[in-house]
Amino acid sequence: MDLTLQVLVSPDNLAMDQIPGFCTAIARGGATVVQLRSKTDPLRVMIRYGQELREATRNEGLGFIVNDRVDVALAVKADGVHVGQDDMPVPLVRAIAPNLLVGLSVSNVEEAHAAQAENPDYIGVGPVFPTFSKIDANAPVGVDQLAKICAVVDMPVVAIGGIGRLNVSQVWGYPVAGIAVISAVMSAEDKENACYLLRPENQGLMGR
Ligand code: TZP
Ligand code: MG
Repeated sequence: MDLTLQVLVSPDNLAMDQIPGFCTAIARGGATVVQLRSKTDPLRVMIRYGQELREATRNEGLGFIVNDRVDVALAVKADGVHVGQDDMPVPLVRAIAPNLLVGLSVSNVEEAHAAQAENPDYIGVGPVFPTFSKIDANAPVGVDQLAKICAVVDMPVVAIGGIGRLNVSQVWGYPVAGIAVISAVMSAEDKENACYLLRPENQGLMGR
């Protein structure tokens, strides 16, 4: 999976009837993955929403990952699942869902070392910068920690947290495989252009 630019959505920031148009726009702008991240919706809602996302992402050639819930990822035939330090351990995810790509969140070097042993397909590192999108976010790790974590793991690293058009070029200065964002795309009127502005090859440009 191309992890370059992942956008996190939920029924809170994207209405279900907007999913197809949204996926078309972000794919045009250069997004590569959509992640369903819902902490509050009933399971039935997550499933319906996830099914819509599955169809739209497939139509647009986008990867599709579900946050936290291995059961939902399997039920909606997602490509992967992203788990945190308090979620199902990676080896158990593998046992239950051998065909899912697995991402694991880490926020310090110790967790990165432990992640190396658990062998997820990628790690998510963050929040790199202050974020207003995650209620229980840890303190920002900063780009120095991001660099240290990149140095101790030999798997793809995806940076997350407070990344936007004004600081994204800093992140692309480190050996990350990709970035994941909420507000930089979901608060933008023009979601295609918001994605375009975040891509590594477009730094220094003013947009289209
Ligand atoms: N995990 C760490 S920060 C974060 C998550 C889910 C939220 C990222 O949102 P934003 O708006 O891109 O800072
Ligand atoms: Mg989680």
